[in-house]
Amino acid sequence: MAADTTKPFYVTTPIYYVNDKPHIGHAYSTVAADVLARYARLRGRPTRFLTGTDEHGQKIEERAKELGEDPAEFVDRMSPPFKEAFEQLNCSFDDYIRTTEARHESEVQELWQMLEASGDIYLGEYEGWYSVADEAFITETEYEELDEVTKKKVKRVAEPSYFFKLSAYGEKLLEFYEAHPDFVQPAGRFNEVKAFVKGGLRDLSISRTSFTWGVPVPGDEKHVMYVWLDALTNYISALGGPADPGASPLYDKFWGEGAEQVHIVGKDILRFHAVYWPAFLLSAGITPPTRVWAHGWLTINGEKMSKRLGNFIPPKPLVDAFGVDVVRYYLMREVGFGQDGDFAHKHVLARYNGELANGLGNLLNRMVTSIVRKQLDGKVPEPGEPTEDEKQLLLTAQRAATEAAKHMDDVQPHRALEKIWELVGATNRYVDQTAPWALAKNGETEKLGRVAYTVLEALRWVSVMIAPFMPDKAKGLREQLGLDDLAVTEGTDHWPEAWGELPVGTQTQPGDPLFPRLHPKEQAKLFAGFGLGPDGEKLPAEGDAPAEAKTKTKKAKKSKKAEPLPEGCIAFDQFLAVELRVGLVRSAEPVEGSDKLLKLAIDLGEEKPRQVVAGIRKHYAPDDLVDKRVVVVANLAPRKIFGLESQGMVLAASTDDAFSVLTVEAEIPPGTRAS
Ligand code: ME8
Repeated sequence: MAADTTKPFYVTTPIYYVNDKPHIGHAYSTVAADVLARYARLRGRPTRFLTGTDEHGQKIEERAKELGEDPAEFVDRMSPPFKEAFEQLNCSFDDYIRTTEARHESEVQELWQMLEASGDIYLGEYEGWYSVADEAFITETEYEELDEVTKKKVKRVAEPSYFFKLSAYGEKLLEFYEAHPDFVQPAGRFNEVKAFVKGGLRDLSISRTSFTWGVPVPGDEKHVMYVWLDALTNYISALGGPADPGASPLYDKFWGEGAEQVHIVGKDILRFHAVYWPAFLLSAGITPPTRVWAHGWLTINGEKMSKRLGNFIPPKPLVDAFGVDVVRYYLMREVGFGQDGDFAHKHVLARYNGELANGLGNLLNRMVTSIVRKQLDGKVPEPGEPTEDEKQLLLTAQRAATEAAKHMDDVQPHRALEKIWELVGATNRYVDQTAPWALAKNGETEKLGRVAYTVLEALRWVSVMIAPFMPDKAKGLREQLGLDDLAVTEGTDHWPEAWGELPVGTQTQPGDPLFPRLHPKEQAKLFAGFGLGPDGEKLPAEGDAPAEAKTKTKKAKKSKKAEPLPEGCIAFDQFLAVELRVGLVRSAEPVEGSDKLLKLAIDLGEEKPRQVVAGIRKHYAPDDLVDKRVVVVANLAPRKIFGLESQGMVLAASTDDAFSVLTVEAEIPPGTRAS
């Protein structure tokens, strides 16, 4: 279906703290926003994409001091690497805002005055806990729930402070949420936000006096603004707002009526975006954004990657080793948007080999480089009359385009890619079935032309649909098809709709493989560049002896012996090795011929539900299980049970007279890791 090419689209990323260097977590949010921006442009929509850096606050001031630098010089040095990283990732941002820019600071002060004019700001005293790492005020209850290490990092603060009357916005926010059921996505996260607001809101401290690195409060310059009020305003200050209506055409266009705004954020900062930000805007009489999309974590061995933990992976070496589009593809394909996902170099390579080299690359090679070049003079042949096979492929292409578009509209890029690759797979199978090389050998020219045209046209569709994800590869693919790069213009929807637009007679341009296959030696070299073994496995750290020798060494050096685990205990790593995930039971049916087994289809947030065979038929009628959220061991090797593959295990507990599968009470999204 053609998109509404007139509706302006504004997409933003969080603005990143510049206390350290960029890592692939930042890359993830920014690439996701870029994919949405490129998609909107491809659909002909007026589009604006903003990213940037968050440069004020105590965290930055402290870091600069630690390094003996002046904060202004420090942020000037730390912000450009973020911009460069996003450029290396081919992110097409239209604007890059820094909160230390004058154009931003003046708008933040303007917003402050608007809140003040609404009577929502008063002067008081803040006494309580403050987490500098999160730049967040912590309640006593939250403080009590922290672990001992984090507690030590949280500061006790007592200082004069301006407050925002957030407590007056509980009902208004709930009404706003009710009227905008898609405001926060995924839906499960929206429920958490609503529950938080229903639990009662306290007024929010919005200024600090114990340090100076921030935007001065208008009229009371002893105070600097709370960094989150400052930071959130970037989304409108970058448009020139909240100026008087008409003063900034950009602001009117992208924050005005009829425009759509999507804030892509990590789930860590959802509360700021879904509670504080709309409350500030409602107070100022400004319409809140259309959507806040909270994505999950990229983890390393199950742990959150963060500057603080120091386990972060910078994007550049990955881009250098795999190529920018492969990294973009991996980031968007590997992890269900909204879910957490573990990053591993070997997973990047697995996607590369399986889907890019063997899937799309192979399809292009065998058709353009081989059949069309050798048998058809390199030219796009006449399509001829389609038979049932071609009609089937056309239907697959149409389904892929329709469903991929729907998933893009729902901000589910991984699902869109899944659909596009269904077309790639179906086209590869069509080539296998129609065996064009045999048609050529047998002189079946007309049939050969029909097959070649169909595949080339399918590739053309793919070249359009992958453009938001892999812009360079899309261009390369089109070049080989003999087509120009897509000329993206406002008002023109390029999403594929009509079959057969590839002009007959086009001279294809076979070139180097789009995704060259990597030989084992090349793979080993690539992994070695990351200090990994030939299959991407982690190598023992320097000084580590092999496992057996290690035991002996340890025996020898009693003084250095590691604490043995108490009997019956496992190490934390061993626990982490078991992937427990929330699974939503989509369907359940008895296994024929067995009175014990049920066959379940369990949604783990992946492309397809998992088939799990469970011995629970005596305890549950199939219908009772449907829609239950259960806990699944997701990385158990598949096993055959009663001739059926079981792709996981459902946890259950039983006694002699009671039995229960373990269920999850809240609407936690399927696939979420339990720990
Ligand atoms: O919170 N996986 O900045 P920040 C996925 N300045 N995404 C990750 C990630 C990971 N491991 N680590 C970080 C701030 N991110 C504020 C934002 S906005 C008005 C102010 C991404 O540098 C994710 O989007 O700590 C997360 O929300 C953001 O980086 C936090 O970046």
